Amino acid sequence: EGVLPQEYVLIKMKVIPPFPLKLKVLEGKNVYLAAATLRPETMYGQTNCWVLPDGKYGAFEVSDTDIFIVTARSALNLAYQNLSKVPEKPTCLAEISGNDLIGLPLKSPLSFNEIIYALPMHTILTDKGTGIVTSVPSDSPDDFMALQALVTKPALRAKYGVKDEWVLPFNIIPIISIPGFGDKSAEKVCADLKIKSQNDKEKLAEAKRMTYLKGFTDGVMIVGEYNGRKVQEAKPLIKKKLLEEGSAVLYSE
Ligand code: A2H
Repeated sequence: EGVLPQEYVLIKMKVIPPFPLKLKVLEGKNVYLAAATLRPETMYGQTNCWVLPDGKYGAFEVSDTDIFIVTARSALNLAYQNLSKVPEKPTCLAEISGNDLIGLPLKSPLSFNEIIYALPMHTILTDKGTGIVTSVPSDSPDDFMALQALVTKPALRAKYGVKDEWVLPFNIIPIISIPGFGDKSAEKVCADLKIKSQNDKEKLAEAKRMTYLKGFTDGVMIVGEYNGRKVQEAKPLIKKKLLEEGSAVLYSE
């Protein structure tokens, strides 16, 4: 926990109807899984969304028409940031467990994949962001290792009721080129550091540190509207566009 507040971009990942039983009460509304990210410029490369299987989430009213599925802790923060139908008071229309969200089809802004699915990640922290994370395995070591585990372990998919077609069609999409790291920097750094699993916390922290800084200072976009521009130039422009078109909001904690 830092002393200064951290500002995240919340990516509005729209739940595609028809809704499953647990979400039926929300039918007719715009329902989003709201994922907290520090890397809005990577949204082209989304392959899936992460939820904590044992996590407790709620469907909170952001306005008359819009619902965010997030943790209660973040909903309270949102309510104090003008992101609640009732100011300073989160209103929850349904309590939902992470398990209920697994397999939900989503449409997420900028993603080259038209539809992506909510999948289990057991390392999600409930005291950070919204408890919903979008997955960009090309550039995030955590996402790469978690997706790799699901891709290579049928038993892990079976444990969480994850269907093959929610995981296996989604190849890693190169979106940013970093000198010395190539265009799948997460895969390379996980291999270089010989990271074996998503539980390898120390090495993953090192992998994140290495790619995060290098990606920002030296990375170049190789897709999208700012193809060829440096990440540090493209990032604020992509962030601004997402906010202006209403497919993302700012969130601090
Ligand atoms: B980032 P910081 Cl491509 N639990 O977004 C675990 N991780 C969480 C989380 C939670 N509750 N909420 C957000 N995050 C992730 C993209 C990304 C991210 C890329 C590369 C690096 C990266 C796609 N996933 O983060 O502790 C989110 O993943 C590296 C730090 O507040 C969010 O940004 O610094 C980041 O961690 C926020 O972590």
